[in-house]
Amino acid sequence: MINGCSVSLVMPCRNESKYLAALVKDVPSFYDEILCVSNKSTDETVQVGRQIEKGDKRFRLLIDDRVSGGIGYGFAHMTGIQMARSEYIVCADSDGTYPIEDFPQILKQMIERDLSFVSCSRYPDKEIPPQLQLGVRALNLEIMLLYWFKIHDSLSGMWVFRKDVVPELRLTEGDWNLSPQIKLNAHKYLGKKFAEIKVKQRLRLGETKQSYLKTGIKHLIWIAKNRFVEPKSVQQAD
Ligand SMILES: Nc1nc2c(ncn2[C@@H]2O[C@H](COP(=O)(O)OP(=O)(O)O)[C@@H](O)[C@H]2O)c(=O)[nH]1
Ligand SMILES: [Mg+2]
Repeated sequence: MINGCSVSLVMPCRNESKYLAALVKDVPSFYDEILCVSNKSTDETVQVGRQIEKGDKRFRLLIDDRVSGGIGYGFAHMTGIQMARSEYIVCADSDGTYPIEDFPQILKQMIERDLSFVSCSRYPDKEIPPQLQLGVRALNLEIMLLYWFKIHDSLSGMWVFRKDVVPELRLTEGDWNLSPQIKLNAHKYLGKKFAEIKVKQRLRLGETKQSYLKTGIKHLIWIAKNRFVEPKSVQQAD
């Protein structure tokens, strides 16, 4: 709770057992609840989560094992967002890379600027080599050309929004495409109540499990298709 506003933290996770306890311990006290949604974890993530639940009243481990093409990032987010009970929701990876401690400053800007949805942009960042940013830049350009929407970080995994705008986000994608979808829909349906705010990303705890090239190509195709035919129902699970 901060300035009379309650806030839930939603984190999708797959096989993050090694770092989960340390991550949860560091979650600032203004978060009213922490929802960690495991998706097909094959390590001790669920057991570690149950243990954390015993010691931390704010923490809940949820399980959503639906996947599409082996990925359940979007399904996990949709479940976490639906279960969140606070007025504000912060979504972020459970790998320690996003500055969830920045919520108070972001909230202040949201109130001052009358925003309902903020996508936390990692770019531009001169410290990150341009070749690493290339994929995101290519997708940003695609969005500019197809949607006439100037975005700085089409794949940021940290978003802050009011719970009451969730129906307007029309979330359907169960895989990684939930990430571009949530921004494109927030921009389209919330108009001036959407903004990007610059944040600073940290180095990841543990290894990423994804293939950036494969995911990037899937994003490229999905973004183009979505411009002409918007999905109407939740993606089919495998
Ligand atoms: N629910 C779910 N979460 C996943 C999946 N794959 C990765 N994650 C989690 O989603 C977040 C983003 O994945 P990550 O490997 O950090 O991707 P990157 O940030 O693009 O390198 C992390 O918190 C992972 O634990 C998945 O298939 N399903
Ligand atoms: Mg990550």
